[in-house]
Amino acid sequence: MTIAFQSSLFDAPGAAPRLESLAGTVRRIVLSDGAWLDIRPGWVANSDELFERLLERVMWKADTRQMYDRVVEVPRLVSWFGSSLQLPDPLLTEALFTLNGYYRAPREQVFETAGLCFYRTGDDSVAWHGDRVGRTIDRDTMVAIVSVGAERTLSVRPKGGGETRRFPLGHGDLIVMGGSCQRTHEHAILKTKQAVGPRISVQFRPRWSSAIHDRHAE
Ligand SMILES: O=C(O)CCC(=O)C(=O)O
Repeated sequence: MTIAFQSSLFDAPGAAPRLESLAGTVRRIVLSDGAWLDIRPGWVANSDELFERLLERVMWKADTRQMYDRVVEVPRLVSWFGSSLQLPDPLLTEALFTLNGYYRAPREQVFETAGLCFYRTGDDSVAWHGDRVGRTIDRDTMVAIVSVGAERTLSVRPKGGGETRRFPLGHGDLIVMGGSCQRTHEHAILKTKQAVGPRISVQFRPRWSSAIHDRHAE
């Protein structure tokens, strides 16, 4: 796939991507109602190379979903790797193991799957939603997102209404949504009119959890 990509000023050309340490470098932001976010800027060093590898290796597909009586194309390309599938890059496997080692979460919150989104331009987006566990969302679940490529903003707001908080994600950043976040809050990558380059996000989730987008138009 050919795509215009502005490489970062911080990466040495051709430098291999690697994970930096998590210990002592993760900042926790406490939201309301038991929800929290952990942020680790620049967790993946030399992430340009990872962006390029994922762009080439992943079988990106244009997904569709039912929106009332219509089938609509989702405004991003996607790919999904279940717990029995090999991830498309060894660095993602390392990231998954490292996150599980760091969080030591209860069995049902251990990261096992990876969903990938490819946002080609500022017109690509993901609408407001909270992820589900199985058919419902009555349990807490963690979602960890690694972002590579251009910076985009993850917006987060309480489900019942309230302040929207915005977290710019780019260049190898990690954000983890935890506690009650998927039950009590919604998140989105909103469209932008600014000229932004392409971005890939990798979302690690426990086996039973999935992103469900049934409430809002994209
Ligand atoms: O791309 C992102 O950072 C968020 C993706 C997301 O929320 C989802 O696919 O459910």
